[in-house]
Order: sequence, then C-alpha cells, then structure tokens
Amino acid sequence: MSRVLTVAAAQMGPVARDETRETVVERLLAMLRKAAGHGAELVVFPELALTTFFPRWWLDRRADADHWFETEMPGPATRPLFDEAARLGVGFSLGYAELTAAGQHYNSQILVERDGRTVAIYRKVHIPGHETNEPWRPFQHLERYYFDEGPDGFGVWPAFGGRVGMMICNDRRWPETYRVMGLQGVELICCGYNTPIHYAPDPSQDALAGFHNHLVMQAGAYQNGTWVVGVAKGGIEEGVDSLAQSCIVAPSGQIVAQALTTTDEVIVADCDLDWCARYQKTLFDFDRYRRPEVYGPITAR
Ligand code: CDV
Repeated sequence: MSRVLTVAAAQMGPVARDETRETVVERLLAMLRKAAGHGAELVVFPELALTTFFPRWWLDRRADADHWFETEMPGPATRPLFDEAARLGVGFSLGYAELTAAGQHYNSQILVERDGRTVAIYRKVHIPGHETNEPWRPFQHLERYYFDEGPDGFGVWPAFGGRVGMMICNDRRWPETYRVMGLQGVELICCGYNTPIHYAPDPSQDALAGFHNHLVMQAGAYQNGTWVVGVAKGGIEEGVDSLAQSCIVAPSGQIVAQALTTTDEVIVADCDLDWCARYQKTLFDFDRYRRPEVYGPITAR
C-alpha cells in the first residue's frame, strides 16, 4: 500500500492585536479548503496561529493575558475549523496558547486526524526569552513569563498512515528535538514558528535568519530520515518583521516546497513516508551504529 501522504503547509501573514478569533479562523478555513482542493490530507498551521504573538508585550498581571489562551479545544471559535476539516476528510496541526483546568499555561500544538479525532497535544519544550520585564533589555521576548515548560517531551504518534511528531519554533534549533523523535521512528514532524528577523542580542544574525531556519530543519530531517514541515506566521506583525519561508523538507534534507510570500499562503507536497526508511535503515541505522555510552554529556547537567 502506498504511503504517500499529501501535506500542506498553511503559512499565515500577520495577525493584528485586535483581530478576533473568528476572523482568524475564517483565514484558516480559507487555507484549509484551498489545501483540500490540492488533495492535502494533512494541513499544518503555525505556532500561536489564533492570535497575535502576544509574548512581545509585558502585562503587570499575568492573568490579564489569559484572554489570549484557549481553555478548550475546540472551543466555540475554533469549532468551525474542526467541523470543516472533518467534513473534508482533512487532518490538521494547529498551534495555540493553552490554559489547562489546572491553571498551566502552555504553548501548544494539536494534531487532529482526518476523521476529526484528536491524536495528541504537544506542549513546547524549549521556551526562549525572559520571565521578567527589565526595560533596559534590547530583546523583548517574554515567552518564559507567559508559558510553562512542556512537561511531556517529544512524543511520536501513529497517525496519517505513519509516525508523526510535533515541535514548536525554538525546538527546531535543537538537534535533541529531532533525535528524540528519530529514536521513536518518526516519519513526519509538524513545526509551527514565529521568528522575529531582528535578533537584538546579536544583530549580526539578522541577515542569517532565513539560512538558520532552513539549516536546522534540513539537517534535522536528513540526520533522522524524516519529513519536516516548517510553517511560519510571517510578515510585519504589530511592527515586528517576522520570518516567513515556510517549507516542506524531505528525509534527504532537500526542500521540496517553499512559500514565496510573507502572507497567507498554502504550499503542498506529496510526502512518501517510505522514503524515511532509506535513511533510517542505512547510513543512520541507529540500532547498529549508535554509541549511547559516549553521549553522556548530552544528558548530564
Ligand atoms: N517563538 C520562538 O520560539 N521564537 C524564537 C526566537 C525568539 C528566537 C525562535 O527560535 O525562532
């Protein structure tokens, strides 16, 4: 049986601070339908897709930010996306801010199968930025103030006829992210991101933002023999220019589809999941060649 999965990356342009969830979901629906028209079976949306990237602003009372968070998924505003996806028989992965019943705040990404079943919720492991507000700081990125660290690590789930994992934005820069999933036989990783192009702590990196974005996802794909779908919320959002360049990367490390704009844009690729074994069972045969006894420094504190 063929294991060619048609996957879409649904890149978003900016979401304004005052944009409602309903308006955003209309944009997501338009891209979902377009992707379905191209035969997509899985549509990957960006990190924090439902709102503007609110961790760029400090609020004295953290609870005042709770309106950016979803307390149920789907909730009233997101239900139309779930219903339409199930009607079309298309699965999706969606990034959003999650507030749990226990009061935990996570930067999360849900994976939903083609029949509407929730496969998993991934909670971001590597949270960048600061937990306090010091006005002298050049880099105002407060993810660590608003979000708790995801406690579950990197899972891999049987879904879409293969083995699917998730990571969010900063996770994609860490080789450990891919390797933990690679050791579980991952075949496709969904990754949403919001990446400001100007990196104030070291502006020499600004010109390399696009290069680094592709470098890490292409290397992670190749070194673990997996498809990687990287999806941006790009463009100038509330004055912050953010990287677009969404792409779909093959297990060979080659980019097979890439967004050309910085706005809402759908790109599609046929992802042959059997391609993964060609890399996972040859040069990177973990069972034969791995040397965990010499990797101690990776896990030592
Ligand atoms: N949302 C992110 O995790 N963004 C980081 C920025 C802050 C460097 C990233 O790695 O793209």
